[in-house]
Amino acid sequence: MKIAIMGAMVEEIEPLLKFLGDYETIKVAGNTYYKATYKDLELIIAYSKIGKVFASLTASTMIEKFGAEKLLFSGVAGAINPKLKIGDLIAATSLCQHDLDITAFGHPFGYVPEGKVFIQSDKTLLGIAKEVASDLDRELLEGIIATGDQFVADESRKNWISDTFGADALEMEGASVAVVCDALEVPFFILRAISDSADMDAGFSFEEFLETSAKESADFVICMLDKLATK
Ligand code: 4EZ
Repeated sequence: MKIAIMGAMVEEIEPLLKFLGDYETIKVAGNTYYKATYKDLELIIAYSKIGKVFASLTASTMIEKFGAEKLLFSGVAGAINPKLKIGDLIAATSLCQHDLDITAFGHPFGYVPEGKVFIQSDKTLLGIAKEVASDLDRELLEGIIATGDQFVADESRKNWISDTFGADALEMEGASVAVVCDALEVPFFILRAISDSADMDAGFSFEEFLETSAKESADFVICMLDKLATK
């Protein structure tokens, strides 16, 4: 089986590449793609660069050019749900775009005609994540992730996203990856470890915890590969 693993920033995929040790690199459309094998899995790994547009390009490339049959995203996020502390994991049950706005025409936030506000994650992959969490005796929150082309470092924006979408965490790529995978009918899974609380201290917190939280997320994804390989 061919599995794509993507992050947005190099820090988000570095722990995976370190773990695998051996890989081939291929350049496509301004990004580097890493091909590796793990047990009986063929892996295609990349970081997209930050934001929805770059993430869409990378997810599309992984599926259409490299033939990925499932896609796993690993990275960090800002917490909305107060249960989420630095380093905690959240797996998206569904994702939405908080910055998509044609409300001037009477549509709800996050909606465009022929689209949908929330894209659901693959239930089988969520099930595998739950198994891993219980094996590791690790807390895994399942919830809504809101995505937009903004680093949110503002309590009032964060509260608006919470009130409007009921989101538990926010970041800048997940929903765009979800839209691509949904359209191309590829099961996807979005995992994030918390790096900050999207408040006025978010910038400092993000810089301090990017590396350690990114590793929390990547290590969990590696454990998911073990389940995917033996199935
Ligand atoms: C985007 N990623 C942050 C990229 C920041 C700085 C050079 C995750 C993220 C995030 N996104 C962590 N905390 C966030 C926040 N408060 N708002 C948006 O996916 C790049």
